[in-house]
Amino acid sequence: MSGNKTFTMIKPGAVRNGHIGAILAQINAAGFRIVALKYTKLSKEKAGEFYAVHKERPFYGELCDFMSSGPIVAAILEKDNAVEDFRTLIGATNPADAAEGTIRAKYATSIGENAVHGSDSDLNASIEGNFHFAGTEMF
Ligand code: 3AN
Repeated sequence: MSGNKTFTMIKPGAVRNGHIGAILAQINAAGFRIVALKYTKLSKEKAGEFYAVHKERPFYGELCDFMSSGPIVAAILEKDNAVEDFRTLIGATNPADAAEGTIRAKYATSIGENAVHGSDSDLNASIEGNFHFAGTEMF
């Protein structure tokens, strides 16, 4: 995986609140093509691995508990300038600071349960996409 791609997860809170369809529609409307898509659930161990970069942060335990608390939708998305444009589409980490109309402003309930994940670099997009998908699952 390389080039103009990013990786996202619709987090358990947004799934529980029934927002999968609306979030995917907003992603499509913003011009992202779906390269890979999966409805799955992370074990606590897998969530810990995914967020290992945050291991020393005070919210790490809470984050791993939340991310393994129910199913997620994982996806690889393609578009020019994907990483940056997707982070603009989702808005700030804290939904209280997220711009109006962004996915987090509309569907997040708190900084910890902030509806969606978006990769923060091309390198992390590739690592995160490969964490969730085999090459045969990318189109
Ligand atoms: P982003 O997802 O916007 O890149 P990061 O990488 O700083 O934000 O944080 C990763 C995840 O950790 C966030 N999506 C959020 O769920 C959680 N998180 C970040 N900061 C906090 C916080 N202060 N309290 C609780 N959870 C947090």
